[in-house]
Amino acid sequence: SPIGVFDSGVGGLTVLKALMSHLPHESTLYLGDTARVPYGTKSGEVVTRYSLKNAEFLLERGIKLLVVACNTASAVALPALSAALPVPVVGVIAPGARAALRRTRGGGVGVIGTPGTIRSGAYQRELEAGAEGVKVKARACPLFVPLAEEGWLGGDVPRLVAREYLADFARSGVDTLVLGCTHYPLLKEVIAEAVGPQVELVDSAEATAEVVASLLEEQMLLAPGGGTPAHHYFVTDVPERFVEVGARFLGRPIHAAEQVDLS
Ligand code: DGN
Repeated sequence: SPIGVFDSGVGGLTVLKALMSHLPHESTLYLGDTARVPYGTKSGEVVTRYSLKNAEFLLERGIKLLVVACNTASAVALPALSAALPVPVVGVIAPGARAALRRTRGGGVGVIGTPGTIRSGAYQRELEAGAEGVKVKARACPLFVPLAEEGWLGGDVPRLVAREYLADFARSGVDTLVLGCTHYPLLKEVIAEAVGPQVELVDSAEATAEVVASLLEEQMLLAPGGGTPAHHYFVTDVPERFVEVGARFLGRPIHAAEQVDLS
């Protein structure tokens, strides 16, 4: 059976991309809740309600494990999802935070994400609980989302936005920065430039794929090698924009996405 992945829209495709590269034999079902995007600016209550609907849809299609590929949904809805689902549920926050704790040398860890993610304090809690003496600096960087979706990944505008958001990080003893939003890996270059070479970036998508791979192995849920994996995409609004923008996030073409109604 496939791995289920959901996100508020196209962003989670960066997580799917990492999953495909770590687990090339696995089939996947991806649901992008494009009718209700963005989650990043909505309340925890509403994001939890949407997340449960998304999970239910994927569960009905027989998934063996659910990846909550959206940082905002992981930050606010993970306990509700884990309690409601009969399959393992993996969010992106704990893997990203743990990867940052392994990498930091001086204990200064930065985290950037949507307003919902940062406001929830989920990364901050996970980081502070994970090791003694960690100092966390967090900031919401909402403008990175539209920049990534527009494909404005380099040049003056994203560089200036990154500098405005991140200049402080470079000066505040942070040596490791968690990219706590699905869209930010696309802007890695301008982010790295703004924080300077002494700050190491941690991609939550990569860290999550590693956790999923070891969990499947541990629970003996890995797909047998040899077959050709299938990848299906579902969206809750018309598929055109998802297919076009999504290809950039996934790094390969998306041939079709099926529109479904979850309301
Ligand atoms: N997928 C969201 C996240 O990782 O927090 C970003 C997009 C959004 O809902 N604003």
